[in-house]
Amino acid sequence: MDRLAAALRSMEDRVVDEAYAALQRRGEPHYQAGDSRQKLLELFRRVVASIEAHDPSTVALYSEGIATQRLRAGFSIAEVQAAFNVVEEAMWASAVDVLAVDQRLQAIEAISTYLGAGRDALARTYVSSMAAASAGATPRPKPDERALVVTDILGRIGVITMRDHTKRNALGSRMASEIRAALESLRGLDVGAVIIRSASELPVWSSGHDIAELPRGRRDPLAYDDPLEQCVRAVRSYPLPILAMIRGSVWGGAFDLVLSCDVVIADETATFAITPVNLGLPYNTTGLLHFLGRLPTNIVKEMFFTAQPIDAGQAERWMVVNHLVPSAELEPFTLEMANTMAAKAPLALAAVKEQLRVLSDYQPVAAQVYERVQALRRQAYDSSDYLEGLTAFIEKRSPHFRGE
Ligand code: KGA
Ligand code: KGA
Repeated sequence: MDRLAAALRSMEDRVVDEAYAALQRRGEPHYQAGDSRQKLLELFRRVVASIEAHDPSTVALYSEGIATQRLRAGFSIAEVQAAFNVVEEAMWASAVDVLAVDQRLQAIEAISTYLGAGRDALARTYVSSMAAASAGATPRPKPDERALVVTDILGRIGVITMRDHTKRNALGSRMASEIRAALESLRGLDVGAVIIRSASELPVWSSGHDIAELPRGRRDPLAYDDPLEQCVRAVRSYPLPILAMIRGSVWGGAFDLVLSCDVVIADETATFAITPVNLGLPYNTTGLLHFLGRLPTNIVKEMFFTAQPIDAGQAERWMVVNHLVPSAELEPFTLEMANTMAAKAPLALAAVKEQLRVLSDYQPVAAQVYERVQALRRQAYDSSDYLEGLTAFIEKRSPHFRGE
């Protein structure tokens, strides 16, 4: 499949040019705008990414996003499907021309399957929205009742809301991948900034890493492929501004996520704690770099060594938050700042965000030093203290650490 994805990718320009020309020939009125080519390109890339990952969710989520936005703008489903049709035809034509005989059949099957998944998602979104509209509700897709995360679009702002009261918005694999999927679903839409928040009624913004999912020793608890680490990376490398809107308490790895957002706005109920020493968990080097990039070393040390929550006032003094605002103003204030950012030049903005990320992540460490640090960390996560920390949390008691 990787070979196939690479072959399809090499056809990108041709497919998008042909699909665009086909739309022009059909005279689809709403595809005359200058950004139509970009939209076709985006759709093509989602299809190829889905084929590469053997996972239709990339294209399906993207299609849901398009459907929601287009439905709101008053387009019929047939108009939206036109883009899927021309991309499919152009991909078939290129595949037949460009690919070796043995790859053609596989390519055509994959194109049909994954574009089909996109069309299905499109249709589902339209149908559920129409049903909601005829029942008198606001015409928007019915949120999945089981979803831990809800994504809304307010004007040009994407809003990602965590709403898992059961685990206090713990950032386990499901929550972390739903946040990443939500970010993905906003790409390519007419969105200029994103807000990450918790549902209003929850007193905890997030309880951090799902402690039940942390490995029980002998494995790095915060390895590169850890879901929370992936989520943090997705936020840091996302090409739009991401604002963290904080109501309630933020714990452990959730604090890393908050500091990885571009701006933090909080109300008086916000508190922040970084708690790996409560668990006996040796925090990772990448994570520490995030803290050092944002806060002075003495504050990082005080917060890590005590694991005590700081209140909103302290967080403002220590510049953990950009703005501390009264509860009633939290949402309008955050939305207004997001709108200000969303109105600016997106390419210039993305270039600045990426440069700041690369510069603040850049910290050359000699191989020997890195290995020594890893050995120190390994000693901690292989220790009985680490197991004691995890067990104590589950048993709802204080841990007894012995330094071994
Ligand atoms: N992971 C897994 N389950 C969690 C959890 C977490 N981080 N936080 C809470 N839960 C579960 C908890 O076990 C309980 O389950 C339920 O959510 C409600 O929690 O109902 P059950 O099955 O017993 P609780 O404690 O009853 O709710 P509360 O009294 O409202 O208190 C909320 C807080 C957030 C204060 C409390 O749950 C808490 O202290 N959670 C742990 C916070 C924390 O230290 N997180 C750091 C996780 O580590 C981490 O992110 C890293 C990587 N780190 O620090 O290095
Ligand atoms: N470059 C060229 N001409 C400028 C200018 C600038 N940065 N700022 C003002 N002028 C000219 C303006 O076109 C007008 O010319 C005259 O100065 C008086 O400006 O008389 P003319 O021929 O029409 P204006 O706007 O009438 O004066 P004002 O009402 O007193 O307002 C002053 C400010 C400073 C508020 C206004 O001129 C303004 O917004 N200027 C642009 C400020 C800005 O955004 N600068 C950033 C430039 O870019 C930059 O430094 C970089 C590299 N960057 O941001 O990355």
